[in-house]
Amino acid sequence: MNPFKDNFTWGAAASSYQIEGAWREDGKGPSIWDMIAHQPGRIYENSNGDVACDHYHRYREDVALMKEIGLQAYRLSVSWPRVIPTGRGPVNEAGLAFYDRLVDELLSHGIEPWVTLYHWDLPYDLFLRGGWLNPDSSEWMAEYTAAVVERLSDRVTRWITINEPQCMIGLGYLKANCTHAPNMEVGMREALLAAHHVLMAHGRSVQAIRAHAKKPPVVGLSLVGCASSPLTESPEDIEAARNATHYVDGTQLWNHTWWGDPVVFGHYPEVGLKSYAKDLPEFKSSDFDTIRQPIDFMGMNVYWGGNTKAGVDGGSEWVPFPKGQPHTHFNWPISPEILYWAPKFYAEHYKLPIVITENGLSSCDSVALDGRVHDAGRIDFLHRYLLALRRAVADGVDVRGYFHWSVMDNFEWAEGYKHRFGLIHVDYETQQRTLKDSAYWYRDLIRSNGACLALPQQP
Ligand code: IFM
Repeated sequence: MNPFKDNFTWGAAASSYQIEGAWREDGKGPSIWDMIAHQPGRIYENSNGDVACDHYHRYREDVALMKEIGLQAYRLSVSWPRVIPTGRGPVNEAGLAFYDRLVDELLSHGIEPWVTLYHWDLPYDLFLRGGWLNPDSSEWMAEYTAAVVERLSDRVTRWITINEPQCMIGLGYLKANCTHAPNMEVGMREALLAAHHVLMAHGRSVQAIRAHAKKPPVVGLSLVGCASSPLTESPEDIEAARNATHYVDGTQLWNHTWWGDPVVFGHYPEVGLKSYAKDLPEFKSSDFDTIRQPIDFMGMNVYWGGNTKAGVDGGSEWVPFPKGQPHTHFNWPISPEILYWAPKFYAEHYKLPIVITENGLSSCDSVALDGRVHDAGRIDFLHRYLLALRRAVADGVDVRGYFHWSVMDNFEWAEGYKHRFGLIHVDYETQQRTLKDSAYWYRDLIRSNGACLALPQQP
């Protein structure tokens, strides 16, 4: 029996800076990514998102291709500086009008828009005011959210406040890992302060969505799904993987509980308070009433996860991947079983419906002599990961949707255009789009609502 219910959502995702281009058209203000990408030496091959996939001008063609793939939903993000060029104050009508047109185009093709409000392109002027280190940042986010929701919520009901706060602060602020805009290179204490403001911004954004929505909204946020799989399915290894999944390492920000627990439970996790003890800023207890707003789902972006076994002392022991483990072009280990264990552990912990808001792989696809893109690796990846997801759903884990990252090849932040994550191949010189073989595979999967997932015959 097919475990995917009829209302399961199959979609794909992208974000504004990564695909839109048109970086200073129609009144758009600069973002922190425009700033960083224009500094020589910051981005692979000195690339930038000035044109990217030119989606701003080609969105009609792109939506038609999404329709051809049969996407039921498209997760897009709104560019804050396109809507409010300096981050605060007057709304740029032409910028908002773009999202109006995009939403209308999607709906007229029967594709539901899932709108992410913030996917990393902070207005440059807000950076000058201290960005996420400024305690007023949650107020800015609330005002911006209100402007977008006022305009789109007669048609949009699915909202995601913030994408991957771990990356925003972990890669954009924390000195140890700084490769992303705005490249602040601060210590852990300041990074935790910025993280707290981001969580406040999430809370204020949820409040603003609920206050301004014209139709009952369905609200969540998207975290990086940091998780671990058990080496074997013994109860001891499963418990070790569960503990590793919820663990907070005090030297970095790659965990989900520091971010998800305050949102759902209204407090930071004990394990995190211990791990970050020497770097903890003071937090007002009333802040947690703002951060903890009712949400309808937990969005998780799951790409890979390591293996853990029970250690001799009863703790969790990380097990290195065996030699020759397949890796993606980004060098991320291909580890499909994580799409079973991650949603299972998150759903248990948060007791909320889970949506996989990103999953996919980068490769270096090219158009073959026959004019097609034969990305067999992506098909195999999808097949394996979705079999694991099917197992989770069959076991009763409440997963409501799956979004492939990405709908099309795009600008991969510090890595420029080195990696191709899309179902649609983009030739950046000509802006020619080509559906990859995986797009047709995904189309057939969507048509069957996942029922066609089966183990292929071995030779
Ligand atoms: O491209 C990114 C996306 O912007 C956020 N999640 C991970 C993707 C792949 O690195």
